[in-house]
Amino acid sequence: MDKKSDIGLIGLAVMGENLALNIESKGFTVSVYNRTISKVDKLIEGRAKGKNFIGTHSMEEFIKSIKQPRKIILMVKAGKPVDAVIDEIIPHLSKGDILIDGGNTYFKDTERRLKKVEEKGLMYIGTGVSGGEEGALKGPSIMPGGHKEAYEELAPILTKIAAQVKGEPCCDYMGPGGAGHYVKMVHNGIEYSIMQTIVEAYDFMKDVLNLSAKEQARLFSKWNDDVLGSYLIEITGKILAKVDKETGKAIVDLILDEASQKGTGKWTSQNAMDLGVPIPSIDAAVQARFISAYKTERVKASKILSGPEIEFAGDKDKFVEMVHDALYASEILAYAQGLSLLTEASKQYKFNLNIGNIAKIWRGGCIIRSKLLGSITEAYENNPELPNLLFDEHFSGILNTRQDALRKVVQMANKCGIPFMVTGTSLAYYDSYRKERLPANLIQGQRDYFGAHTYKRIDKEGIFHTEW
Ligand code: NBP
Repeated sequence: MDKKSDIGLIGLAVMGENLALNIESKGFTVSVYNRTISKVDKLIEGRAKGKNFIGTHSMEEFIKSIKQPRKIILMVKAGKPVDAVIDEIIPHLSKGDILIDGGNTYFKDTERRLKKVEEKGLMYIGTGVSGGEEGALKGPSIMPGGHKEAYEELAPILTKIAAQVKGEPCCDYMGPGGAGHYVKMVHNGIEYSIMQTIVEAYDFMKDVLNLSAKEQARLFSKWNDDVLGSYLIEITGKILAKVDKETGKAIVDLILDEASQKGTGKWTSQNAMDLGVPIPSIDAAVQARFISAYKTERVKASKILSGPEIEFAGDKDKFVEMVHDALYASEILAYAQGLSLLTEASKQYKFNLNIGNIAKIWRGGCIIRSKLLGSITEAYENNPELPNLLFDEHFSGILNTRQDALRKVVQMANKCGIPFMVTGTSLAYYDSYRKERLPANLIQGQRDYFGAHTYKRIDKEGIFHTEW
């Protein structure tokens, strides 16, 4: 084989195929391989026809077709398939070759694999790639971590294929080991929380304010032009506007209310629990998806468990404005919690994360891209040691002026029996975080009562126990 490619990609499902087309469109020749060979042929004869691709039919042929040191992206299903591909590929590789896992891999798996390939003289990058199918094709947000030297080799390609915001690529080196996949995991946790708080606003406006999907579509589209501007608000408006051709109804009203998940939100919560970082809105978002999946039980429960009548006699337009502000506050609280997790994880795992830079590369290409991320970047640029976004003057100012709306909307939702798993939890997080004295004094009293666990006092130094 004479012609050699600049980079290879294994795994031609939705993400892999689109990422390969993106890389080729930026002037690189790409070798492709897939376990089911027919997918290689389909791509080469279809979307890749006439383009700079090398379609290969065996691992050996694939490896031989790539320039050395080889750069190979794995876009296969996260979990065992990544190990299977690594085991198959290692014997064919040479010292200095770079493996890049672009899937939604658990960061501890990335750390294990990095050590394994390092022992063979190879380099490893675990990278988050966000933006779904469209992002992969047109420019995702890319969060690479692992061997720094390997990143330097890859940067000319990765920075070209990433989304660009104000002339800057949405791609940067995150840190060593599993840092890239860790950042992507927390990105997804924040995504869970923002998605759920948006759907709670929708539910509230549907059931309490009696706004149809069409009316709400207009609202979300308008909100997308103001401070709430973001990919998730934009697509929510578009989804609400879509009408089913067969029935003439809004498609959203015909979709079964059972949410699925692939696990990245759950990993974020599990890891935050391990590190002892409070991210209750993200936890609640994961739980909200679980409870939605209990459809059969919920239908039965709806027949036997009572709740309040929905009564709304207020000013509808005013409440819509409050829902807007509540959403704004709740979204900020989602970012604040996710970023506080990154801050702590960076210390505990020695990732040396640059939170301002992470916010910067999330401004384009990824699912949580939003106008807010511009100000979040500034907040961390002003103070890279910020313990929590809520200590930034701009953001404390927004919360101070919007907390009342958040409170009123949560109160009305409670009064009407609308479940506000995330929005209500975000308010509780805010109130807990700003409260100088929490009732944990009594917890300590209880612990000391039943387990002689001791407590500290506020009026003198030392460790105390009481014979209750
Ligand atoms: P999938 O996650 O559905 O994976 C399908 C690919 O994995 C196919 O190429 C399949 O080959 C290959 N594969 C499997 Br399954 N088992 C294999 C094995 N044992 N050996 C070799 N190859 C194997 O694809 P995707 O949705 O494109 O996602 C790819 C990665 O990107 C995942 O980690 C995903 O979580 C992540 N991601 C996805 C999105 C999204 O919007 N879909 C967004 C961001 C990140 P086959 O054709 O032979 O079955």
